[in-house]
Amino acid sequence: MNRLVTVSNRVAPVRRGGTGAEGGLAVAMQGAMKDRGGVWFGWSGNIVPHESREAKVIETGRISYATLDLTQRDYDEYYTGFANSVLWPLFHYRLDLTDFSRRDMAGYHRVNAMFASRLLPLLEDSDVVWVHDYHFIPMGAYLRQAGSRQKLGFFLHIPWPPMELLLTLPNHEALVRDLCAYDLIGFQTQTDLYAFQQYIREEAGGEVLSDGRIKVFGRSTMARAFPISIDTAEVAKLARTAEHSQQSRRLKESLAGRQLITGVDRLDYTKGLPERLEAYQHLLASYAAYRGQVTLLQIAPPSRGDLADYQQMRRRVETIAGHINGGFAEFDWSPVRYLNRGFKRQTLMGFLRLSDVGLVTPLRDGMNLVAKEYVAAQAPDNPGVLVLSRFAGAARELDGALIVNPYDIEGVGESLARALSMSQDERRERWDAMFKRLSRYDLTAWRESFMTNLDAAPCAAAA
Ligand code: ADQ
Repeated sequence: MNRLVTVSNRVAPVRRGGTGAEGGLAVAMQGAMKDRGGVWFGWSGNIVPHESREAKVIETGRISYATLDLTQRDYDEYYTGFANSVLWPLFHYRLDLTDFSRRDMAGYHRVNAMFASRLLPLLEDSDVVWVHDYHFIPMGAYLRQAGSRQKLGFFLHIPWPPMELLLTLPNHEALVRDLCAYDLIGFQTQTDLYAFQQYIREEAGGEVLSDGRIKVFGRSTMARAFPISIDTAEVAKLARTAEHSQQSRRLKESLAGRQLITGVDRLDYTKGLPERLEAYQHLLASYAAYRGQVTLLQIAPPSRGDLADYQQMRRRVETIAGHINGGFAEFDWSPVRYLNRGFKRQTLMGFLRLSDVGLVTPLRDGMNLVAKEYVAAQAPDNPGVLVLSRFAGAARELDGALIVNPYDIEGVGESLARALSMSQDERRERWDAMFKRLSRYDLTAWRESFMTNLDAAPCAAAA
């Protein structure tokens, strides 16, 4: 089997003490690289005065971890600038928050070109390269320009925006042209795939064939949806074990028999936290019976705190949480417990298992793994209810959830009331189908499906 080279902004082992975003994914990619041998390549997380001339390589068994440092200018323009102040908001339909500048766009390209040139010497002819996410859209084109003849795949973890939104990006054509340098392009959902195909047909004048092939810009590539999943069996096991942990016991005792609603999200404006809190406020205001009887645990570790939009959103969330507690709390009950910190995976899965309701209401999300983890963490005989935004990619698969529109504050409040009072039979029935689906289509199935498609895709460099 050919070696697998994984490229992502952050490389797992460098992220010491990390408990967050790439936990499950890191394990899945490491699994594939352990089987095939491979290299994991990306940013070290360090900012240094001078650009790295070559990658720092650490070898452990069959996997080499190769990382590069960034200069402050690279970080500002590539990471904070174009990736997180243009692509991230725009691809999450937040045109109002995009802050485009030619300087940042140039920095994004400069870093992509630099990463491609430092990766090339590490590649063997028969390697298969899998690039992850919006930080590295042009990486494949730079690799090709520099003479790479390897098979190149790309997976986008965030949504692909509708054509009319993408057209607001001044360099949209160059970006899509670069994306099409990959031999396989993976999206989270059919909706994302259709939006991409529409751009190819209507804006780029290309052709979309029924088998997923795309002919455009004088070349041919393949685009498909590969909805990412979780390690279902592992999450179920972690949650089962954690049920009797000290933290879970403490949480349970502190609830004193009240029902628990839990939300777990990076503190990001895409996750709909203000709207979620307002929906909970509506529940307490309109359904007096729940006052004193329910607790919302919102876990929200800060992310990208150096960006003004994130700071502003954080203040808004804190204000609403404060209002709810100020307005409804009793001397022996706080309606909201709001925590800005990470937890060990096992602790978190234990908390999800204890929760009567998993509240996942992003305004837009590529997939949302917390929704899937909530389902996998439930006790089969007495599962809780998932309340899930229709705008999370996961809503296409998790149809046993109560699907809500996160902009409809009162509607979400009503769904919360329905979830809290749902019969055990209905809960089991809804949960069963979702759990079966997640057991069949787990993270390994996702990874293998992408790899099988990449292995089978024709390589543009060989044409
Ligand atoms: P994220 O936007 O980070 O991921 P999500 O899919 O929910 O969102 O994944 C977050 C992960 O971090 C989950 O596994 C969760 O358990 C973990 N996590 C969150 N808070 C934590 C905490 N306080 N302590 C410990 N762990 C925590 C992006 C896209 C998503 C897409 C994923 C994967 O935005 O749409 O689903 O990539 O492709």
